[in-house]
Amino acid sequence: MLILPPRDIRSSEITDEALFWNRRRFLGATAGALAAAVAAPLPSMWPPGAASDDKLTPYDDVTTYNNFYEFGLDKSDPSRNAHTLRPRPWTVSIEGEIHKPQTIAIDDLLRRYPSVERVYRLRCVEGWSMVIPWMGFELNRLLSDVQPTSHARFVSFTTLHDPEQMPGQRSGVLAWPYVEGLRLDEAMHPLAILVTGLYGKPLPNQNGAPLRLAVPWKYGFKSIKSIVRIRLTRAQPPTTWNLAAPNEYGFYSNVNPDVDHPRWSQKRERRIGELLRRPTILFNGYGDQVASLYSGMDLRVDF
Ligand SMILES: Nc1nc2c(c(=O)[nH]1)N[C@H]1C(S)=C(S)[C@@H](COP(=O)(O)O)O[C@H]1N2
Ligand SMILES: [Mo]
Repeated sequence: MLILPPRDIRSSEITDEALFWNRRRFLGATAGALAAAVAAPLPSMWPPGAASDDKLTPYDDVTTYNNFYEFGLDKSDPSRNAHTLRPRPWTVSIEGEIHKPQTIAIDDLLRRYPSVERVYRLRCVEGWSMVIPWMGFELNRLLSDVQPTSHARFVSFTTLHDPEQMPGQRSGVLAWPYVEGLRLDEAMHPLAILVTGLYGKPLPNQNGAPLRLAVPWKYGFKSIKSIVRIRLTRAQPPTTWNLAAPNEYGFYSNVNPDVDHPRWSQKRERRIGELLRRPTILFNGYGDQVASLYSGMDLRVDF
C-alpha cells in the first residue's frame, strides 16, 4: 500500500485538494501506518517519483490547462470540448509479440489492476510543468500478464480514432490516430503507469479518459491519452510528434535541459501557478531511478 505523509493544506489549495487529502486518509492510512509516517517522514516513505517539496498543482489547473489536440489546440479547448468523448463502453486491445493477446473491457481492466496513487511531475515540451496526483497501476503488471515473446522489443500505444467523438480529428493538424511508443525496458520500468484517475477521482475526459499513460521522466507528449490499443513489436514504432517534426521530437524525448528544442531552450520551466521559472532537471528529476536505462547512449543523438 502506498502511504503519503500527511501534509498541511494551504488555504490557497481550497476544496478539491482538501477533499483529496481527506479521501487519501480515508482510503489508505491505517492508524499505525499514519503514525509511522508522522514519526519518520523519510523520502523512502513516498511512492516512487513523489517529491515531498512539490506542491500539488490545483485540480482546476490540471483539468483546464491541457494538451489534447483531438479537442482543439488551445489549452482551454479540451476542458470545453471533450464532453463528446464517451469513455464507456471502452475496450483496450493488447496484441502483437505476446503469448496472450486479448481485448479487455475497461472496467475489467480496472478490476484486474486496482489503482493506487502516484504523485508525478509532468513536464511539457513547451516549457511548463505540473505536479499531479495520478491514480493508476504499473504498466509492467499488464505487460507481464500478457507474456511478451522473446521477439518483443518495443511497445506501441494508439489513441481512439473517431472524429465523431474527437472533432479535432477532422483537421489535419496531426496524423490521426495519435500514436506513441516506448522501448520494452522503459515500459517495464515501475515508474511507467497506466492512469485511470487523478486527485482520487475518475480521469476527466480532457486528461485522457478512460486510460492514458504517464511516463514522468519524458516530455508530456509521450503520455498518450484515451488508449485503445497496446501492441508489442520487434521494430521501433512510429510516434506522432516524431512524424510531424522529426528534427524537433525524437523517439526517446527524455526531459533534458542540455538538449534544446530547435526553436527554444529547455533549460527552464514554468511550474503552473508559480511566477518565476525554475531550472529543468535531467529526466525531470527521476534520474536516480531511470538513468541506467540509457547507459552507453548519447542522449544528444537519441533525443
Ligand atoms: N492522444 C493525445 N495524447 C496526448 C496529447 C494529445 O494531443 N493527444 N498531448 C500530449 C501532451 S503534449 C501533453 S503535455 C500531455 C498533457 O496531459 P494533461 O493535459 O493531462 O496535462 O498529454 C499528451 N498526450
Ligand atoms: Mo506537451
